Amino acid sequence: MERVRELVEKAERGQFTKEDLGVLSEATRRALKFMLDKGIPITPKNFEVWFMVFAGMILHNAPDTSDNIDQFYRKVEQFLEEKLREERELREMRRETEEVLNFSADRLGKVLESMDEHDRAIESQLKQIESFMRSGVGSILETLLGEIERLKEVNSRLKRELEDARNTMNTLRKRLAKKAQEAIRDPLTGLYNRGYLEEELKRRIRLFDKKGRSFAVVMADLDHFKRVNDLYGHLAGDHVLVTFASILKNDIRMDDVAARYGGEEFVVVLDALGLNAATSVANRFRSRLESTPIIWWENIIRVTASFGVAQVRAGDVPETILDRADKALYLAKSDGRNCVRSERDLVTRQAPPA
Ligand code: GH3
Ligand code: MG
Ligand code: MG
Repeated sequence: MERVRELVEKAERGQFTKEDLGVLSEATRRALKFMLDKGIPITPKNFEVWFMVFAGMILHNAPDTSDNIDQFYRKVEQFLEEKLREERELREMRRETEEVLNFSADRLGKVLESMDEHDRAIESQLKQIESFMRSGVGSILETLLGEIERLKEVNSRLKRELEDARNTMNTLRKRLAKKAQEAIRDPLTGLYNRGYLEEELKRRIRLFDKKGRSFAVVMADLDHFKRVNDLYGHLAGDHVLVTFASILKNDIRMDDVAARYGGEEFVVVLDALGLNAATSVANRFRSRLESTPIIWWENIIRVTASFGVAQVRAGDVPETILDRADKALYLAKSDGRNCVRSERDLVTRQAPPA
């Protein structure tokens, strides 16, 4: 579904290659034919579903059998449901918050109203007390004092209710903020996640196109990381990931962005830097990691990483710049790991035979 989603996004931006265009028109043709054959009403919603089904089949070279159609239909359905569920959850949180806010405002109004009323009642009773005192009627005085006590109690109960409503409102506000954070962060390392990175790259590319503000991308991949898991266990592996993430986090400027791209792959966006400066920064990350002994129970784990660097250029989309950084990273791996390579090294060297 990932590839179908990418294709749809590219189509929306109008940035697709000749091959994408082929897939788009073929999927459109097949979707329309299928819908006509089966008498499915051609509404935008139905078309979206069947277009994605056929695009998925074309992208995965799946032959046009009814089993495959069924299978891809289920995947699309699942994908759309998931999307819908996420949207619904956020809407639900927003609705809940609004409800509490309305409820509290309503309550507050009522409390204030009744407090006013009580104030007026107390005022008039005090006046009566004074006149009773003057006429010396003691027992009535007592009754009235009792009444005043009761009113005070009612007031403090209303105040407590108001407090409760305020607490509920604060809890909901915090939950909403947490939810918004979770949507953009990787839970293990606390770095930004891949989705956020891609949005960030789109923003930066727009800024580059409009204002000429350059940036570079460093892609890092831990070396022989599988061995760490095999030797020390998965939890040790996680601990290494967290350590590397904090090296990246602590070693960048405010306008830079560090993200966990995948399992043991990380991407750092370096603001306003060219290829040479970004390569130096990547080397700084590299030597920090190399010289950081990672302590795990009675073991000291030593890890290195390889790095690929690319700089934004005209016509880039997130995938193209990430792809160049990835190719440079691949070169760093084949050059023996624990080193940094940039897209310039790709040009000066022939790619190894496939
Ligand atoms: P290379 O130097 O070529 O990158 O070798 P490698 O072993 O690092 O590469 P490979 O891609 O073969 O293995 C990556 C490993 O990363 C496999 C996977 O189990 C591990 N991994 C991915 N995500 C996590 C994670 O969240 N926690 C842990 N502990 N391990 C992870
Ligand atoms: Mg990897
Ligand atoms: Mg690796």
